[in-house]
Amino acid sequence: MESIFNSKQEFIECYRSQIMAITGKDFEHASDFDRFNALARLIASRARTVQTATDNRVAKSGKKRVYYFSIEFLIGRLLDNYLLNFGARDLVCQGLRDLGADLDDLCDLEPDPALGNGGLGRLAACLLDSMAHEGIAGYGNGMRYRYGLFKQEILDGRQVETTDEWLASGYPWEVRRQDKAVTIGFGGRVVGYEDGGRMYYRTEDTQDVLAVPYDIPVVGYGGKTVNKLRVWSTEPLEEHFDLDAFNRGSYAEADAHRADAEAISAILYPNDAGEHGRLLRLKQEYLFVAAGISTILDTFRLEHGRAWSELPDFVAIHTNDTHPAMCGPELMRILIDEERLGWDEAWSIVTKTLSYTNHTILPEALETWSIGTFSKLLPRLYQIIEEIARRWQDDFDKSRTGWQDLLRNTAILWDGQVRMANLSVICSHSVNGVAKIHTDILEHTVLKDFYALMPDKFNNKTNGISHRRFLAESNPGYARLITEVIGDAWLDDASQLARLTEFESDPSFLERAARVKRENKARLARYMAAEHAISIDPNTIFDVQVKRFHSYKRQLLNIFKIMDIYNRRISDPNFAVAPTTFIFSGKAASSYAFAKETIRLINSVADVINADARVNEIMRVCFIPDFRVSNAQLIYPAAEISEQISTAGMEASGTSNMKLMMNGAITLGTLDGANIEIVNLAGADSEMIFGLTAEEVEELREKGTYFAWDMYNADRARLGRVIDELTDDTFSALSGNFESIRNEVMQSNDANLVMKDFGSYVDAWERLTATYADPMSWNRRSVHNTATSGWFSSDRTIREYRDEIWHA
Ligand code: NBG
Repeated sequence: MESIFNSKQEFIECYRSQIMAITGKDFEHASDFDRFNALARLIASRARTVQTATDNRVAKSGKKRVYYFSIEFLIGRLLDNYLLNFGARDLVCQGLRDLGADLDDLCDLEPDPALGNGGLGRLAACLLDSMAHEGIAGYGNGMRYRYGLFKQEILDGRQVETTDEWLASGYPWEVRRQDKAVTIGFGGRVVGYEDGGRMYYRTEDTQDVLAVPYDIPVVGYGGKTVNKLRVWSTEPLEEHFDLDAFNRGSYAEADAHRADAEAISAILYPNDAGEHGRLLRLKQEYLFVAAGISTILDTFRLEHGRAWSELPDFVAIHTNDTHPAMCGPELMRILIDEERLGWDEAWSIVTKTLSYTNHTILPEALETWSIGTFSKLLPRLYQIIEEIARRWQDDFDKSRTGWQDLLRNTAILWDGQVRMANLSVICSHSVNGVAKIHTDILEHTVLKDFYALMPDKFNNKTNGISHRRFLAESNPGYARLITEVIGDAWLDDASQLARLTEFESDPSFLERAARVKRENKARLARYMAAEHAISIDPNTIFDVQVKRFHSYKRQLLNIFKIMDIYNRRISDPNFAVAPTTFIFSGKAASSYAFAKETIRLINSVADVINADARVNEIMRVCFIPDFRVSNAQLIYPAAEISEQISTAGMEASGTSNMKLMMNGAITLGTLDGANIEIVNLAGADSEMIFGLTAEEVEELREKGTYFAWDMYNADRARLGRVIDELTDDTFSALSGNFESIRNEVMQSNDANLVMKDFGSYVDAWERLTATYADPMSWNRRSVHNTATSGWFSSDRTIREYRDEIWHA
């Protein structure tokens, strides 16, 4: 691979002058942050040089461009990743060492922008990485939230949300593109006018804001392709600073106009727990859609003039979940109102250009907007949606038996709501789920009526992860070891990891892999000690559940297991299990009371257990605050057990399961989401599966014969005791008992079947941890997980999108 620096000496010289140019100081007097900042800016400017070359190449070759619209891009820190992708990591590391600085220390100073909630946002970032690696002209289009998602702190066991000021010291990767700013109008009234015998429409008296793009380079591994992620920020169109108000001392009022505009890009909303229906969120969605489409069409006009019928040949627009669902109507609006195409012609262009990924089957997570709110905020767009809906109904094949049901379930406008998922399906030529079982469920339950009407639209694209970030960069010790035995081709082609199977029975390799794991555990322990003054012991098993808190993900089941093991040990000092540290991390949506109480329960149990000498030899519980990409990269490599315990049928895919597998953790999980593909690839002997299957869950629900109280009565000694302890003060020292959790399980009849799966789960955990006593066998399974994880590289995922959806 060609590096961006010809030699270490060249790097040092460039770096020194960069520091001087930015800070007016020489290297020796620059602060660590100055040093980080200058290094990132130096790499960013190299990246932009390659980006310009990439752009020119794409323009010249007439390559199809792919635009990935996502309201979240959880990009993580970029410095280390871009050095790796540019093949400059070793050179820069040595150059810095010569100067007396440490690369890892500088990397730690980079802000980690929380521009996503979890899996969906991180997937978007992994797909960008892989698009650049595969040489696809692929661009991210999203939002630049000033504060991102909240920062999580734990106080008295509770989650407390604070603002994350990730932009406070500037962000070295971004370039503000004032020249590409777009005016976006909200509200107003639609005015029709006639021209050449046809009616056209425009919206007048709108409230306008300026959408200003910031471009962040996306460096592909190999350094040949640098794409970009464009994120939008909002500002007032014109300053309306109220000097009178200011002179009166009403400073907030004086600048209210600016504050209103900036509010649109201030924060990222949680994607779960009834956070829907907020006007500001609807504004965000329209803003990044309209601004993004406007950029796309500008580029197209420049390259292809107004040959609109060719748009689908040169442009693919992918909508990540329903948040960008307005792409369809917005593109229609421009083609009809501004470019003056006829409806049918425009519609054919739109549907050939758009595609849609669904990420959830949870009904409460499928977006809807009240028609009243929607039509007032976006009157012209609403008219277009109405027309799409009318034609859908009009064209409906009414000779089909049961067409009324099909029509009702596929309608875009229903019950006073705009249904964004239905809009997305109707406007797209492709609809995909994110793991095999998820796509099956879409086809046979959630979107079954669409599937009956247009089965060819549906396809599966099992998620993937960037193996470069989550293995090579996060786990450098393991990466070195792997490269030593199979060479470094796996960085480029993750399927090469399969060659590790040769070493699965090589004792010296297994031994070294185990040593690396041990070092990774010690690294996490150091982080916990330094950042959170929590001590954990690397000699215990690291059992890890890290993900968003949600009832269906069943962190509750995990903590019930821990309570049970604690109880059994207290009752019987001879009860022995393999010494384990139970590690949790993840945020709960601020308005999601149950999820927040689950966090408090975990911390309360941790408080009791960690202070109880009777059990400390065998167990400790640790909650890592503020889960985000950067600490995730420390957690995955240290994990030995990967807890993937959602109620079967509920987790669309999961991606932490893949990251943990790749880092050699053994999955303890249900047959849900991509766990199924993990078991298929690694073999049942390499993971530990328990619990009801999705079919069994379905059947149980249909029969209606499940009663939580039956579970309680059938196992008073263990499960019953755990339930009772929620309210008997055993764990109440941190802010009280857990009545609401008890009610959720007992009075609401345990919707997520925690009690049903409890027995088989604890049993599976005991069987799995018992095998830890045989390190050779454990290490073999661990390495086997890595060896069979290559298929989960997002490079594979993106090639499937490219070949089967985008045809780029
Ligand atoms: C999440 C699913 C995960 C999946 C990611 C990425 C949403 C709406 N969905 O199972 O819950 O892995 O998407 O596809 O965030």
